[in-house]
Amino acid sequence: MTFNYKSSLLYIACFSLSLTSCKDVDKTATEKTTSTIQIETPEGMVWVPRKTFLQGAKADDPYAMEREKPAHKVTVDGFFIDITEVTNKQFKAFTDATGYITIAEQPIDWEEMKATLPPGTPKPHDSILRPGSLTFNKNVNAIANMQNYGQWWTWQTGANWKQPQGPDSSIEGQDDFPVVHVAYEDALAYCEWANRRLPTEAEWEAAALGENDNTIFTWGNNADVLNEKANTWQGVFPTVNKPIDGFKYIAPVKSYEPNSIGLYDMAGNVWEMTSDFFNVNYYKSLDPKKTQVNPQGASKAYNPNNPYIQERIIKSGSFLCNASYCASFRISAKMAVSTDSGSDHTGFRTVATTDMLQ
Ligand SMILES: [Ca+2]
Ligand SMILES: [Ca+2]
Repeated sequence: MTFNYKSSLLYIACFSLSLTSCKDVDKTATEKTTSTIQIETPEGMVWVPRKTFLQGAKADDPYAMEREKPAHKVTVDGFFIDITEVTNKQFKAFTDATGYITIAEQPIDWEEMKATLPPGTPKPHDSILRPGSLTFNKNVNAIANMQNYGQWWTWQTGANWKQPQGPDSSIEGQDDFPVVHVAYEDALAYCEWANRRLPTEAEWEAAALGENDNTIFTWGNNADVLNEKANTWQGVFPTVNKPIDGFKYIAPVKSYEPNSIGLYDMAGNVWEMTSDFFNVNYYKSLDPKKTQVNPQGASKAYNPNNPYIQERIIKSGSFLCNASYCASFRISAKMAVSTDSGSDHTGFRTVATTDMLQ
């Protein structure tokens, strides 16, 4: 159960299934890289102090999946993190400055794509290889198999970050919405321009915990307040969408209360990319007696559902997440994303370390 978007598309097609500046300083980092250098918190970010915590599944989390186990002790050094998911406005500043063209705006290179698919996969029709991205199908009436997520994803020609639902859509008036339809490579390009990087999974979990310790959710352990705290899916996924939380689909950033250190949408709204490879066996490979210090994740990806590609971990869940399906609004939850494609419910937020800002 992962999101390997383009490859999923091809399974569907072939097999009939599948910024900041230093303006307002709300806090100053108290940790110094040397005895003389002190870094001011960049606008739109907060400081996450060095933290030692249990990464992974919480003992009392009924939704925890095998890939989240076992919980293990980690320490991450302090870092700055965006208080929101990267917005359309921020991403536009990047593309305006650089002329960058995202993956979704480019035709698909079949030779590259072929390498990520099972050997012998036939080339799909050229119409499938035109620029586009995956969008959630809002008109699903019935689902035969919840493991076949091709039933609720649609390849939308012309969908990209500027027109999230295809050529007839736009992001006008949506400056403060999270950017979507960005692939991992696009996020890296943004980071390079902005002098940022993606968080590791451990950093992301440290930030989601904030001042809490060992909680299931970014706000604590009370599952009953989910609809007040995050943009997720109510009703029956993916057929009955009841926006009890106020939003049927994507929401502007900061639509819900921040967590204990001022971070918004660490649960729900859009998925957020991390730099770690998605490897379902990684936690089980760690020495339980050792504390992992600034872990960078597995050395390579492993996902039995998508063995041909190197996927990365995404966190936070999205407006499509529902307790009946994967409950991915939990801190330890994760899914996988291929590096060459995006969708309309995956974005990212960035981090910076003090050495990056000197
Ligand atoms: Ca919602
Ligand atoms: Ca989010």
